[in-house]
Amino acid sequence: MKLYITPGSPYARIARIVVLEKHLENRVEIVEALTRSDDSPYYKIVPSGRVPALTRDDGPVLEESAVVCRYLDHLDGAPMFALPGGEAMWEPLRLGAQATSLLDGLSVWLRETRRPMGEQSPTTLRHEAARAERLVAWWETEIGHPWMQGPLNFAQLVLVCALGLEARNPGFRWRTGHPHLTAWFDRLAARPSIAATVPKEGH
Ligand SMILES: N[C@@H](CCC(=O)N[C@@H](CS)C(=O)NCC(=O)O)C(=O)O
Repeated sequence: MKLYITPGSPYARIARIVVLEKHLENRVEIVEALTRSDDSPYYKIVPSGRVPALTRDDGPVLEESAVVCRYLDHLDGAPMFALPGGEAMWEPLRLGAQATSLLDGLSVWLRETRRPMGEQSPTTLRHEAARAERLVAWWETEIGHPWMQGPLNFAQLVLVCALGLEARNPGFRWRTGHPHLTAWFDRLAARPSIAATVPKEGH
């Protein structure tokens, strides 16, 4: 299988962490895709041009980090990121959605900062900075939730990859005034799969 990534993508990072957590390094080849580039050969494989995407050994191509991770997690028949059933599924879904919401907004913000100076929208930059500030404050009060403190799960992965964008966006300074979130992040950041996938410059 091939997992298409870019070194800076937080969405691809989630999938890269799952590869490491599930010990799939020998089955999944990590391939750097050329994104946001006219006529990239990658568009022939993944028409949207987004990462992550996974080409399965039997042919089909999967995209969307949640779908790619779910597939990788189920390969061995012993998923570690499966959600509980029944009523117990709603808290993980609620928390996962809030983490995705932060990550989506931060991605818009980061993309805007990468546009040429004259093309950047101050309105978008302000809007996304304010959204991130509200969501980080929300997470400071929710991070003690048992689902965020328990064994590694998908909501935790999304949140750690979102907060990890501090490495790429100098304007995203979320730690001040958020000691619980900072302690949570620093603890998870030391985990080998997370430490090994810190985002690099690029797309
Ligand atoms: N919802 C998607 C988002 C993926 C996404 O936006 N990836 C960005 C990189 S962070 C990308 O590939 N951008 C290339 C482009 O927009 O052409 C997921 O969860 O996988």
